[in-house]
Amino acid sequence: MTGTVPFGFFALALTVTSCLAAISEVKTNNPVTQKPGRFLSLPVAQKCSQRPKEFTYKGRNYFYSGHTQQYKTSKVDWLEARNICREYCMDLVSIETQEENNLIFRLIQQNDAPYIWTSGRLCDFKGCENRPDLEPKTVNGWFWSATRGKISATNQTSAGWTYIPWSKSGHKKTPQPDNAEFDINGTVESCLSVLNNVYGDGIAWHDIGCYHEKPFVCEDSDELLSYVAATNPGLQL
Ligand SMILES: *[C@@H]1O[C@H](CO)[C@@H](O)[C@H](O)[C@H]1NC(C)=O
Ligand SMILES: *[C@@H]1O[C@H](CO)[C@@H](O)[C@H](O)[C@H]1NC(C)=O
Ligand SMILES: [Ca+2]
Repeated sequence: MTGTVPFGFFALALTVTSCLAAISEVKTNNPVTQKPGRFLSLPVAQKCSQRPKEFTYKGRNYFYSGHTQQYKTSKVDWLEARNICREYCMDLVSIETQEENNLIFRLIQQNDAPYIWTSGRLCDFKGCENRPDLEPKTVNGWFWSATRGKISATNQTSAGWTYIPWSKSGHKKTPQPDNAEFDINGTVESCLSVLNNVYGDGIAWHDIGCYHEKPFVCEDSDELLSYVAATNPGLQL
């Protein structure tokens, strides 16, 4: 699940414009679940410098919100979770490999976390139209917002993996993603959460309505760290 197919409309230079242009991403499709006037946060240099570093994997720092003093009991919607991470020069976790997935599953298991937000997002907003490569959306329409890397087809075991991380069950007792809440009341399940046995299905990936409030895992953002490093010479990151 590597980021080999960049999403062209997000492929922007590492300048402040990338932060600003990324804002367009937030104007998502679903007026029912999206509060108006909410934007992606820019990094805050001092917070980046003092960001929580719970563990490191492949040179990037991570933290689980439940392990910080400030967010110990916080549950927030998907965009709020991204923005909390982004002020620290991080973003919600992007799970590109099975090894990284095992690390996140273990973190959830060992801490008995009920669920967490990841940066996974369905490309179902403006800019995602007329993209045959993303069809059918439920199979090929998912990507990691933090890195803009494509998520492999949801219905088969990807190269380098020995299992499908998406749950085989859920509200409708069918494999994920199932967009189940859409059938209930028209809310699209556009965000990717790892749930801990909520449907008797073990720890596994689910598509979930982005308005749900959950704890979260942040991961260093190369892009935001580079930007803050370049604009704050000498800052310890
Ligand atoms: C996955 O979905 C695609 C697109 O609908 C389909 O062509 C393919 O056969 C499916 N693969 C499996 C293993 O079900
Ligand atoms: C849709 O249904 C879910 C589950 O019952 C509920 O929590 C949510 O508030 C509903 N959303 C709307 C927009 O009615
Ligand atoms: Ca679902």
